[in-house]
Amino acid sequence: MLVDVEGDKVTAVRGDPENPLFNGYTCVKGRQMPEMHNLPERHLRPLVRKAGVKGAEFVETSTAEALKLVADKIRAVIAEHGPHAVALYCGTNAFQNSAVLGTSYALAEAIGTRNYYTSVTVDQPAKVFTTARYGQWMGGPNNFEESDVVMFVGNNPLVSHYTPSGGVPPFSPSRRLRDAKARGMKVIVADPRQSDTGNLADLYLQVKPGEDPALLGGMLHVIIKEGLYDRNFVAAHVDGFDALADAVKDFTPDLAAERAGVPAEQIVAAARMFARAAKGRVVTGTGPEMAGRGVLTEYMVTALNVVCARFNQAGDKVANPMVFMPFAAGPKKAQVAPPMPMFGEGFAQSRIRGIGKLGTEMPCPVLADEILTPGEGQIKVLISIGGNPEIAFPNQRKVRKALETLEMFVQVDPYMSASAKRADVILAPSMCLEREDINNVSQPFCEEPYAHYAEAMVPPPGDTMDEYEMLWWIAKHLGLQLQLPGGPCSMESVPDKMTMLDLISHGCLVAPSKARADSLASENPGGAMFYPEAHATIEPADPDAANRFQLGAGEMPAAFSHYAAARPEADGFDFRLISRRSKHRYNSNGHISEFLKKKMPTNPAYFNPEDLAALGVEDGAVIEIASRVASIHAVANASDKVRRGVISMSHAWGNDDAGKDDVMTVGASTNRLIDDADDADPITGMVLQSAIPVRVVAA
Ligand SMILES: Nc1nc2c(c(=O)[nH]1)N[C@H]1C(S)=C(S)[C@@H](COP(=O)(O)OP(=O)(O)OC[C@H]3O[C@@H](n4cnc5c(=O)[nH]c(N)nc54)[C@H](O)[C@@H]3O)O[C@H]1N2
Ligand SMILES: Nc1nc2c(c(=O)[nH]1)N[C@H]1C(S)=C(S)[C@@H](COP(=O)(O)OP(=O)(O)OC[C@H]3O[C@@H](n4cnc5c(=O)[nH]c(N)nc54)[C@H](O)[C@@H]3O)O[C@H]1N2
Ligand SMILES: [Mo]
Repeated sequence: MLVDVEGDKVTAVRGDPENPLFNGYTCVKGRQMPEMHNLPERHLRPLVRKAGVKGAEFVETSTAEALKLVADKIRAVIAEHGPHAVALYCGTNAFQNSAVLGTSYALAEAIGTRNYYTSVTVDQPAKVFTTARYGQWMGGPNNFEESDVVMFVGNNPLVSHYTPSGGVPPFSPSRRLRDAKARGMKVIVADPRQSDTGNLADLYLQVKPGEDPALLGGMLHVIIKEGLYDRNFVAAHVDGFDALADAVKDFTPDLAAERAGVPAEQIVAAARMFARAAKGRVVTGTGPEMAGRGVLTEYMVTALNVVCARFNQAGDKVANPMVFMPFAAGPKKAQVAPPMPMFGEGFAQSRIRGIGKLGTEMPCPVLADEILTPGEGQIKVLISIGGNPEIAFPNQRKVRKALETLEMFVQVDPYMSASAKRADVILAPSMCLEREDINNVSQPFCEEPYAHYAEAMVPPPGDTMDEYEMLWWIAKHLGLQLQLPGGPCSMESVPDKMTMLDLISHGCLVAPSKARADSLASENPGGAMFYPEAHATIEPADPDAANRFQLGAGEMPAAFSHYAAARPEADGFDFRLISRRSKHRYNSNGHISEFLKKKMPTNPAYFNPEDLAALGVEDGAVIEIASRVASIHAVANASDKVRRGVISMSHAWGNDDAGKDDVMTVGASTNRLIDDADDADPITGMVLQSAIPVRVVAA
């Protein structure tokens, strides 16, 4: 991105036409960066409640004072209640700052709390689990650029610019997808509403919300019955294939069609199109993970990719070299990786519903109850960085109550967001153009060894501070030593960002400090950099390689058989409300931009026109949508892209105070409709954040 600066202010941003990945592309939200940095409402100093009294008005203070106050409270709470009473949460904007995840986790470890949360567990935790449970290929998946088929299940990268490995890299995704189709690639999309990606599909399957396992099970039935899978690969690398084959044996395309709501011929066609192609991938986005049975869906997707051997082989280049990621630096071989324990024995458990940690993270859906449930380990202090729990977490009413119950709620947020309003302390962070960063978070999406270092364009205004420094200061005040993967950092003075990043990314292919030095010495400082020497070629398997995919591990594939035998019941909540992303917001980011508000003032509830007619609701009318838990108001919009019986609506709008009169100004939060215990996945803790059973009440 190119940035215009006048004095200490950013005035404009533009795409960098010389960047070969983006070719000058920017999104509408990115182009609002100058507005977002310069908003008069932005916090340039911390705010704390007057005299430390809950609910009292906010007064400004200095960052140094506020950090001391936070550390004093943490010290007192640990002394009285122990370390688990302190929790940290990292939301989407914590991921945007290259040093925050690493530093915040080091702080949680130094405190000794199990209560470390990130937005991953209200996003796609089943992918994390499935990789650990069913096996991972050391050579990585087939690349998009070389694939002959890609199937997107509930993933709309044309708008979200997100896709797992093997899907379309989210740099000019529309152009890439059209180019790939022009060279012959086939695109299959499964989504209850015909998304922008669905518009480009060769085969579009309008699956019923939450019934992806049926669609995928029907495809596996056809692929196995017709012998379209890769027998050699299965024999060499897969355990549990027979159990899988058995589980889908009687699940005919007709049965699958009935359950998934997709014609049987389309299921057969999708199976053949996918399996007959030489290279390809099935990927999922957020939709199917959130629609209940996320782990089962991800298992079925894994099974499809595994039995069709959708992996790069010896002699191929690695699909995603990920130059800044330590875990990507290991050997690349055409074999299954050793098991990587991520859950279960040896991992801390929540006091709520017996749900355990997934890797380093406690699942977000238990956070509210961990705050509200008395007893040993009850959370008393929460530091939330760059996230907005009040509108992003399931069960809004409970989350708000929990945030208000905390002895101290610290929100690191440049704006008075829905969650910031509930805070006792708001810390004012510097923003992205005011700090140096590397592109570590976007590495998994690059098929090339691409690195980017960006200098701060302007100094941090007022008394704002980079969040990793805030975390360091809290540790310093508590007398704690931060331990990073590369060793301890100095606790004498704040380490500079590259020193911290080198410690965090220890063992990665290109050290962040080297990327910085290379960038500053290059002809185009701050521009795109490629490290072709870091792009590994996959080696043959070790002669004694013994690890195999485990398609029969744990509850699988029995969980599919249970699912197939169950009959969905009508319960009076006959619509399914599904999530979608919009071009004009990034979750709740952008609600404060005048420009984006004009472009999109609310989050409409999109219905099939026939459903609106049957309900007797006019296009554009305000309606009430009720679940078993609560209700919200929204504008009904007719769209023939949406399946009948489905309401398609963006999350992360509104706040807990929003009612009927606020529809056109702040919108409504779909998370108010969700129970945080309903249908909770026993492993990931995920609840229904899509495919929510609701009914329509005329308002
Ligand atoms: N029902 C339902 N629920 C969902 C989803 C869904 O599809 N359906 N999606 C889920 C997903 S995928 C995710 S990732 C989560 C998101 O969950 P969160 O990350 O908790 O929510 P965001 O809305 O992204 O929070 C962004 C916050 O960062 C603040 N912010 C903006 N700029 C900056 C900055 O520069 N620095 C800092 N420190 N803060 C900043 C904003 O003001 C806002 O308060 O929501 C999940 N919730
Ligand atoms: N513009 C924009 N970009 C974003 C974001 C944003 O808010 N705005 N958020 C970012 C974040 S945090 C994330 S995690 C990524 C997510 O990236 P994506 O997962 O690509 O997000 P969506 O665009 O919501 O696409 C999800 C699709 O799933 C469909 N869906 C819903 N329920 C079901 C179901 O039961 N089955 C099937 N098959 N499909 C279903 C929806 O209709 C939708 O088209 O996007 C990121 N990019
Ligand atoms: Mo997300």
